[in-house]
Amino acid sequence: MSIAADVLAGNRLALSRLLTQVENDTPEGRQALNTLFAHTGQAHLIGITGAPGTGKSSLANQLARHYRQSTLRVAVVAVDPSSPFSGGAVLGDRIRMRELSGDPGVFIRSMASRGSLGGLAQSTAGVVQVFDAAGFDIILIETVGAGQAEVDIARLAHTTLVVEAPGLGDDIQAIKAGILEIADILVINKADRLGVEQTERALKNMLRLAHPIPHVFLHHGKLERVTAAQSPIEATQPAIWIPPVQRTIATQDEGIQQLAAAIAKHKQYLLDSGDWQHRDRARLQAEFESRIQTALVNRWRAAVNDSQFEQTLTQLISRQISPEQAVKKLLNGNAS
Ligand SMILES: Nc1nc2c(ncn2[C@@H]2O[C@H](COP(=O)(O)OP(=O)(O)O)[C@@H](O)[C@H]2O)c(=O)[nH]1
Ligand SMILES: [Mg+2]
Repeated sequence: MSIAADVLAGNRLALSRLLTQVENDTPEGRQALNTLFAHTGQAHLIGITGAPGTGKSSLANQLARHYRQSTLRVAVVAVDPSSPFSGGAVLGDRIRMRELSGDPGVFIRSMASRGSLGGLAQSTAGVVQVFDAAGFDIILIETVGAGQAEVDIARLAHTTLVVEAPGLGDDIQAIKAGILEIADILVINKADRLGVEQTERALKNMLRLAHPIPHVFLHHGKLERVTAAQSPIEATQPAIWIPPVQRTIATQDEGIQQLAAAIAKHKQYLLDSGDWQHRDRARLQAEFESRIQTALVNRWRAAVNDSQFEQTLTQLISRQISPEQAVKKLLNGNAS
């Protein structure tokens, strides 16, 4: 039996082995992904992103516990290299995840931090596909909301939680990378701490800037929704999603139920509005196009001879031809 067939049959050891193959981008891993791809597209992918220490791992743990109460199978993919769930030994994570570790309905995977972040985005996508094909209903993807690569990883998700915590300084840390634009739900974790109100106020102000909301208007200084009766034209347009702000205390299991309800509501919104398919299409199209680009460049580069390449490069460096002309020359054989 192939490793893909073993994974589809629910073999945990095969799953673990395949995840390693996919992370290492081996030929066996690639082949299995090709086979498994037809079985993907079922899971709800939930990104959890935010600055280190805001409580992303703790939230992932509590959400996993929550979903296990309803028998949904949950995978957790931790892409935060500074805080692996296992192996790399951040003790807190291990203790928190231990209670889940004997549960066959939960699988926790820490991505190895080797390789570039761009490569990490690609191998994370592969790992998520494996879990999806293996029949996990919910896949939680934890990333540190820092740079573009992490934003790319977050884009994998259907629903992205951006996690904040009070008292991380006056600036709202995770907002810097434009991460607010990818937030479907804002979570203020550590709501037991001082400064929750300020954090919530700051977030809501930023939200208003990031999401100009046509359905909501200021009425005597108060936010009000435009109802269908007031605006028949708007009523025919698909509803828009206004990211809610949810408070949680992950360490005390507070607000998790409400957070899960907001996540379920977002999923329903995605399905009703057609955004679920739209996001799926956009993601696959982007992957398709980027793979075509890579493949074409590699194929072309293998066909062009080195002396021709060097000659053109020399002409470019001595300013005889421009970069655009250099490309044309190599592709068409002349610089015009
Ligand atoms: N007071 C408080 N501490 C929390 C809460 N959630 C997480 N923590 C603690 O914050 C620290 C960082 O949490 P962790 O989940 O590892 O954050 P991550 O780096 O975002 O994954 C740990 O010591 C947690 O126990 C919370 O709601 N309240
Ligand atoms: Mg963490």
